[in-house]
Amino acid sequence: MANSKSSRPETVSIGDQKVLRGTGGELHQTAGGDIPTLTTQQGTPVADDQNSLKAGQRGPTLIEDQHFREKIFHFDHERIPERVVHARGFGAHGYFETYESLSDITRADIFQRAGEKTELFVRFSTVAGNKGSADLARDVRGFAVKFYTKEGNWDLVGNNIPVFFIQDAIKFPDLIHAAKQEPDRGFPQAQTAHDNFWDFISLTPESINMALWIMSDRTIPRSFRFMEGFGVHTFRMVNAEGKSSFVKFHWKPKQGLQSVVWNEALKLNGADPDFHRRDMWDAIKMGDYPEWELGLQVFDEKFAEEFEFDVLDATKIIPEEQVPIRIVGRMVLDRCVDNFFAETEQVAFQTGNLVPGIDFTNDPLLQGRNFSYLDTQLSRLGSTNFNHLPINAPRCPFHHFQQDGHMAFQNPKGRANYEPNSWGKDGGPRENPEKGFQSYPEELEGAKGRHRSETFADHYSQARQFYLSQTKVEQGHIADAFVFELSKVQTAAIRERMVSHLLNVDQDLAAKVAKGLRLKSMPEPADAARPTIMDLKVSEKLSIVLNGPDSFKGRKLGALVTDGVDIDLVTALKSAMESEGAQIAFIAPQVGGVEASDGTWIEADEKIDGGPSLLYDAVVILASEEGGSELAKMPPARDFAADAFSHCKFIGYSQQAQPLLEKAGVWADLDAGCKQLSQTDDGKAFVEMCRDLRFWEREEKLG
Ligand code: HDD
Repeated sequence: MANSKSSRPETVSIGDQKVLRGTGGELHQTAGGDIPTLTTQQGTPVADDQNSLKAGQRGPTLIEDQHFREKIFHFDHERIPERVVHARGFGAHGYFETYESLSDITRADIFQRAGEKTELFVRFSTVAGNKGSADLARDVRGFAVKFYTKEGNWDLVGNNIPVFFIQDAIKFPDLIHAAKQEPDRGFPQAQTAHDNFWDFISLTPESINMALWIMSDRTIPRSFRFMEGFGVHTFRMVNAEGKSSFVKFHWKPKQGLQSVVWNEALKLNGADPDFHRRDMWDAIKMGDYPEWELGLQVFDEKFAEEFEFDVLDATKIIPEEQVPIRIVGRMVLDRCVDNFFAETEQVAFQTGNLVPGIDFTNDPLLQGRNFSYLDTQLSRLGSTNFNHLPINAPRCPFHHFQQDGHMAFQNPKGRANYEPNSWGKDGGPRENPEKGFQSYPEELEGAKGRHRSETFADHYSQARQFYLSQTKVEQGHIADAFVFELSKVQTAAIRERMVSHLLNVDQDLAAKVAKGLRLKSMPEPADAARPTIMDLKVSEKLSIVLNGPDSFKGRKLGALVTDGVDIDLVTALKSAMESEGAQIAFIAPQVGGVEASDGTWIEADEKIDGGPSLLYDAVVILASEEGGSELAKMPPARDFAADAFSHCKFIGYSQQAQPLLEKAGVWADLDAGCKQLSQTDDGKAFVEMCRDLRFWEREEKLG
């Protein structure tokens, strides 16, 4: 069972003083015991790893120093090309547990037996930024899962958004070129707020639905743990009788959905560029294993024909209200990688990796991806043998006659390396029509041509549906995001062209964005191949706020404390947080910590400069009389309070924190999202407040 407590002891005694600690962070230790002898790659023991071999005390280094040469040679070649997209990623191991047999719809082995567990590896990522970019870029998040099933590896290479920018893979290089840094100047990095991106989008109406999604808070998730995942395309499932059903894949986070606000994201990128990966690492290391449930939308040809949009068009969703989701299993991430490069960097996903019982559809985006993912691994990993790497190799037995190539270390054994051969059993594996992968025998006909089906033509109706399905707060964030991004676009005509598309989505949205950009006049609506369907039903499932959790579990409270802080309040709050399954981190003026009212020493997790309120889901400020006045003089403490307030966080405070709250400019505006904590019972009441995650009512007043 997931356990949210740190492996660190609650309190320890040092000398005759009691020491209280937060629940965060694991202390990394290297293995003890006998330390092995350092060797070269050849296994030769090394006597001196500090000094290269020289002729004389101050003479030149000698070329015969094999250890030196091997070490520098290897270092010089450590880097491999980063992924052309999704370069920045973070991986973890886990398992999938099947809830019930799905033999009625698929023969896929992984879905046959209730309770069966299958190993898997997940890599989350951002799309546009380079490997060293910051985690909180406004960007789509990749959500790629490799299932090591008993009938081969199945890769579900999805995103945290269920639609995509383009309908045909042939436009992918253009989309990515436009999104990434501009080729002449090499910036901006990891952001879409620039001319080239919005130029492409505004000239590509099929991307407007996705544009609405990426301007929503989905692209600034609180962490990987709190976002959904989607297979995006319509796939097929085929059962043992050969009957096919269409299916869309969904990952639903058990932790609930949650995002940050844009101003917070901007600052987080400076405060902790590794915010998302650190969050995932800490959660797993603490035993608070993140979980997602796998859901399927299953439908048949008849539904596909009747649906308002083409199910092969990856720029469209099928609302859950129209095809409900069947929950079929869960994924638990319970193990961090041993080595980032060997696993997270070298893992190779491929949409073409399917297993018997799951099949493609003719979605032109999916068809193009099937070429790209195999192809790209060669330039990234440098050899056709990337499947020999342990992270990519199947866990089930495999037998084939593919051989040689760079870095081959799994060539077939024996005499036979071709098929057919006449060497009997020792002649190696044979095909197996019954067990083997069979493509669904779909009837196909049509004239060869570079087509775009008429059924892909409506680009605005679902964008409108998405916008109208958001709460008022979320609609405000979408409008603000458009204004922010387009404000970075230097070419006025591009800004106007985007507004002309928004007029086909929602008049109010277009008006807000036009006002935010201070357009002199409203442009004409963009030409639309089809008029927007105005009455598509709103779908509550598309909102993040409406799909949040009902607890503060898995979240983190930041407690800013000073010397003389009321120990009873601190311990009550700490235990209330821990019974909720949440963490508490102590932030203090100095990293050593503070001495509480009864002499207990509270160890700090962060010094105030390094522990801004951005890092926490809610905050408390607990000070003594003197401590409150001291904090008021510290700019980072003032930012701590002011940011928490403007990011709509719940704030608990002791009366003595008043000078700080005054200096931070929030004292006069304290609202129902702020709670004075004076007795121990207040700790529990504050945790209950925090279950709403943010006090959104404040946002309207902030203006
Ligand atoms: Fe892609 C990587 C997701 C369209 C070409 N893609 C990549 C990754 C994810 C996605 C999560 C990172 C995998 C990892 O962690 O290693 N891509 C998507 C989704 C798409 C999509 C959900 C649309 C529904 N992608 C797409 C198209 C093409 C590509 C249309 C090309 C025609 N994608 C690639 C790639 C990458 C990749 C170039 C770069 C690194 C890699 O594959 O292994 O092949």
